[in-house]
Amino acid sequence: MDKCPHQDCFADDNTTCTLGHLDRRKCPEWQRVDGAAATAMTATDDMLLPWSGLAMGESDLNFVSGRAKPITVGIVGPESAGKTTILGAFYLLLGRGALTTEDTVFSNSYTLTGWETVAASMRWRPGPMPPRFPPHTPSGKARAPGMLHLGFRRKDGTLRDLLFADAPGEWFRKWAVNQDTPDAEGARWIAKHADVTLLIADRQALSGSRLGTARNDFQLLAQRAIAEARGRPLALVWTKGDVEVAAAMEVQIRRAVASVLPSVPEFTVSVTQREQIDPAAGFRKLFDWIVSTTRRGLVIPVTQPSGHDPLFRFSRK
Ligand SMILES: Nc1nc2c(ncn2[C@@H]2O[C@H](COP(=O)(O)OP(=O)(O)OP(=O)(O)O)[C@@H](O)[C@H]2O)c(=O)[nH]1
Ligand SMILES: [Mg+2]
Repeated sequence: MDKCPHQDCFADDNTTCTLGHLDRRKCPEWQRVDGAAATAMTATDDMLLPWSGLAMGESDLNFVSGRAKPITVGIVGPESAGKTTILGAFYLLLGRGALTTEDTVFSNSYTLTGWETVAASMRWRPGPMPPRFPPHTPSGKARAPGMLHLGFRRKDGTLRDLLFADAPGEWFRKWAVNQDTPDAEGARWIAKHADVTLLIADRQALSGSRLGTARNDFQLLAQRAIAEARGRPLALVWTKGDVEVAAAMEVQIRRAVASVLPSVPEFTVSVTQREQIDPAAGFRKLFDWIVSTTRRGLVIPVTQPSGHDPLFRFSRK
């Protein structure tokens, strides 16, 4: 038996269980199937927090959703397009107090370890190794993307939770070609749940030796992502802004988006300094837009009250 009977627990020997026990043998759910180990361990059982700090899976989202439904941000783009780099940059800027204004202050995160994993390689450390880019996001066997959480408190005192879905580019490539392919489960998950979509245009790919393929792939992905967004906020994000792209190519990319959805907000980000432009400014602008988007709310029909009794306002008796 190596699977916990709890429906939401996928812990193995190296991961924290869904009820927060670092050692799963200390978990009452696990003890139901592993009685012998249980009795030896219960004396030293310290109940930990019910989250591990790692990127969240679908079944962990209750912690965040219990307070208010979070805004899920889907980052949609091909392999090596700079998706994870955006997240790493957000986190490092946040740590320096350089991401948000005083209107939106950092409140909490359930996934600090997950953020550290993404951003660790991008940090300067003493020694000969300069900062590097985050590692490629593995597609593995996961069916839903890893979610990274950030909570903010706004000026009016309210909290806003953001969940960033970091998925491997392979999923989106397969999804763009065939929406129903079993390998694209995670991409479908993002398309269904994302309240905000960042559609990535990789300037390096769009100016490289396979720029024609990159453009065609973008067009296909853009059509799919915009159709699936169904009116929810979507932005075109140019990554690797330090790389030159032919003006004609930029026009084609914008046209691919505008032909399906006119007036899409556009952002350019880069981790590399170009001319006099502060690299942080692009990420800040993008983050500002994300944090200021709102989910389409429930529209309650407004009717004229009939008579003086508000209980009859919908003309029911
Ligand atoms: N010149 C330049 N290169 C960048 C920039 N951001 C990312 N890159 C390059 O793009 C590569 C891929 O970046 P990632 O953030 O891992 O891309 P990804 O979209 O998460 O890729 P997958 O996880 O494979 O889907 C990096 O290893 C860098 O070589 C940038 O701002 N400028
Ligand atoms: Mg990645």
